[in-house]
Amino acid sequence: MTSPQSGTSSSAPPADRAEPELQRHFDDTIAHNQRIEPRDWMPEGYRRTLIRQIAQHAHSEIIGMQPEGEWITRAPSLRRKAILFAKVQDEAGHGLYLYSAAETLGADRADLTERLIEGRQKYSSIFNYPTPTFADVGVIGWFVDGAAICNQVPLCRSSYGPYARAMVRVCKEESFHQRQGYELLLTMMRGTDEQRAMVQDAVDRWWWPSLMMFGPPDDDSPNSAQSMAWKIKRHTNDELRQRFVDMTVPQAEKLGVTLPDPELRWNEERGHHDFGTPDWSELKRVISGDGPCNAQRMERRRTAHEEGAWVREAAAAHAAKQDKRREEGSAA
Ligand code: BYC
Repeated sequence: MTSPQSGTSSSAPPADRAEPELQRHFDDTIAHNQRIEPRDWMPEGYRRTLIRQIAQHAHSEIIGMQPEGEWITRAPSLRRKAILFAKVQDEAGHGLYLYSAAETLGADRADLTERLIEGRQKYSSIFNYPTPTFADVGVIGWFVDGAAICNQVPLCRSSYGPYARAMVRVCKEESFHQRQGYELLLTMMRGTDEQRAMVQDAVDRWWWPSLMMFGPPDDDSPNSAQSMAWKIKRHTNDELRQRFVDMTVPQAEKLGVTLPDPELRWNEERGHHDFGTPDWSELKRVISGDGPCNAQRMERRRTAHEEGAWVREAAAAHAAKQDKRREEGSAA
């Protein structure tokens, strides 16, 4: 993986230079695949777009702890419980890196959380589906983390330095998440008929929502063109969706499950799999708050926020006390 250097070179113009020159410097940095860093000048739209995408991504990681988190107390063995615990904890960590990346753009984390719980900022549609069986834990790892890898590996080359660097670590952990899911499913497929049926049922329920994670089709994706020009996004939604399908089909064959799409077949000419059209009206519905679990996810997030107020207050009081001691120490 290439590791471009910061766009802030010694040739960066001082902040008081005229905007066209700053814009030219920004454009050159993007054109040369170098990175924009927090101290660099950037167009307001670039900053806004990044805050929007990074905040949505952070919220998704935090809300994304819920569907699998429900299984921690019910995991069928100590080994499965420990693995699931570690995975869900990683997701909390991903949320934290991402909120920190948003803060480097001037966003306030408390404000982003307010926006989420007031329904003014989005999180990924995928986390609004239920997890009725333990096979869902495996299928989330395989599909949802697999889709996350397809989407996020290119984001390691995103033009904004702190976001790109956060993605490197996130992607390493997502690989472990995907493997734990696939390994769990392999184990279940070697089990009883009932377990195999449970895996197939989870595959049937998660396949189409997983394809929707990549966002609307390119001709209905208002943000893609500008985000691609700024190299925030490196591939379109449809390109990444295709990559995911091509990666997943052989894995499904090896596992012995059927992907629920009668139109799915290899297209020799294109060198890719053809596949059916997701129900885009369902994606719109889920994004607008009307998915199977939206209300439950938001309610739980709101309650956790309220119940955590004393922790935030205690941390702030502790930090204030430390600052005061330091000040007194340096004055003595
Ligand atoms: N769900 O113009 P478009 C994880 C919104 S966490 C909800 O294509 P863009 C994991 C979109 O925001 C996975 N909303 O937008 C965690 C936009 O609305 P606004 C999260 C969606 O930004 C725990 C509008 O629809 N991953 O992997 O160019 C456990 C039009 O869309 C969705 C990320 O966040 C959706 N599926 O492209 C396991 C990755 N799709 O803001 C796993 C980073 C679209 O204009 N994000 N919308 O009102 C991205 O790569 C891009 O933001 C997207 C959308 C591809 C998602």
